[in-house]
Amino acid sequence: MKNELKDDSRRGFLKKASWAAMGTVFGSEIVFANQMPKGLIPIVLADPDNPLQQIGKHKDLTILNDRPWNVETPPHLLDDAITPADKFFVRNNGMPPQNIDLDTWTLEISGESVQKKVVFSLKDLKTKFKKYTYQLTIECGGNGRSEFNPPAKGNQWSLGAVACSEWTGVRLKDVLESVGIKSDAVYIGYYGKDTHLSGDPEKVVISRGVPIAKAMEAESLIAWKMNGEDIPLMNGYPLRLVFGGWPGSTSGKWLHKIVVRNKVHDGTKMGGFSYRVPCKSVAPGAKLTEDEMCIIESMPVKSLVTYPKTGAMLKEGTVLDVRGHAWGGDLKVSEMSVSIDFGATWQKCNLKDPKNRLAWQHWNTTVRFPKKGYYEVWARAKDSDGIMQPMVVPGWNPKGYLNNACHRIAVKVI
Ligand SMILES: Nc1nc2c(c(=O)[nH]1)N[C@H]1C(S)=C(S)[C@@H](COP(=O)(O)O)O[C@H]1N2
Ligand SMILES: [Mo]
Repeated sequence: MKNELKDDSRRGFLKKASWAAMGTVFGSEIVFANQMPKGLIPIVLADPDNPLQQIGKHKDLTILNDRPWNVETPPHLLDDAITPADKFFVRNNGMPPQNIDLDTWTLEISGESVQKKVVFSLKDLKTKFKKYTYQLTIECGGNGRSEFNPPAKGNQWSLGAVACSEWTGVRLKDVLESVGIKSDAVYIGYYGKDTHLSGDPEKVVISRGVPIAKAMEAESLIAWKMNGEDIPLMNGYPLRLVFGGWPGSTSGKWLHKIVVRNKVHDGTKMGGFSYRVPCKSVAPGAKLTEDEMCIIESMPVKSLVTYPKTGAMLKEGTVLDVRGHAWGGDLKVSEMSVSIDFGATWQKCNLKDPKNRLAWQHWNTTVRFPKKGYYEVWARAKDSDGIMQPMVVPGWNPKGYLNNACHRIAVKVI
């Protein structure tokens, strides 16, 4: 049966049909087909040589780890204006929940700084509040970690732990206001339904959050749709927070509880060295104490070349179209430039406005190469405060966060 299903036309059919209607292909009914999380395919159809397919991701993504899943997207696969679900990176700290039941999934809002604890069903969220859709950039705080020296422990992310999709949900602000928050509220924290790698149900995988001011922004969402469809299981199905422009770790997946705190949230991975950088810059390799570390808030300005793919070969005389995206944390990107002479001279690019605040911006330009030979195209964004990406790896920090060095691609003119 497997070979039969490898037939391409059949695969096309599989994509479109819902699993519930698949009885004819299997010769037997998939009894709980309607429970199958989006993005998963029945194991019997899975290609053992392609584990990414089993988690609903594009086959050419890069696997850093499969327990838990950590998968990044090579820059040339981020070329879409809006990142499709199968190309959205995965950063899991634990194991995603299983047997998700939409009818019983709830979101609790509690903590010291709420008037009263309130529990919402998914249906409540979807029907009681106004819905909003925003394009929001999510970048892991550790994106680019692999380039730090001395090296930092953790997933050795290259460039691709970033994405910008279109998220639909309700404003966190509207939900919090409906519950009633006290004037002493300073922070929110999230809890998700993923489980600890140890299997210990008491252990919290990750519980981070944001200051109340960020929580109350118009673009801060409790989302249940990505690009108009259910969020993929790996990216937080059926409910997640999305805080564009802040470390991805603030955007809690498999969301089931939000606490409103009267102090900085002290959940798992809020303290110590997690998602913190030295408050004052230090020499590479410096030994630091916990009280010298500050929580990362907005991510720094950054950009990617998504076309062409690094290693492009060009015929002499070809005018090359170059393009990509740029994002600036809480800020807008104000200017985008490229260099083909290792930063000696720069040419300005066309740069579009973001679709909405905290969405990445598309840029493009054409490049002419003076003669045959090896070149690099360097791309550099500048944010609305006038801060530019550095050409080399910036401020070393023990956990390897916030590397926003310029993206470089290789081009050979032959
Ligand atoms: N519940 C839960 N939420 C989580 C995580 C997690 O492991 N569990 N990982 C965080 C981190 S570190 C990042 S970078 C983003 C990644 O989101 P993605 O996997 O959808 O790309 O999710 C965040 N939210
Ligand atoms: Mo992350």
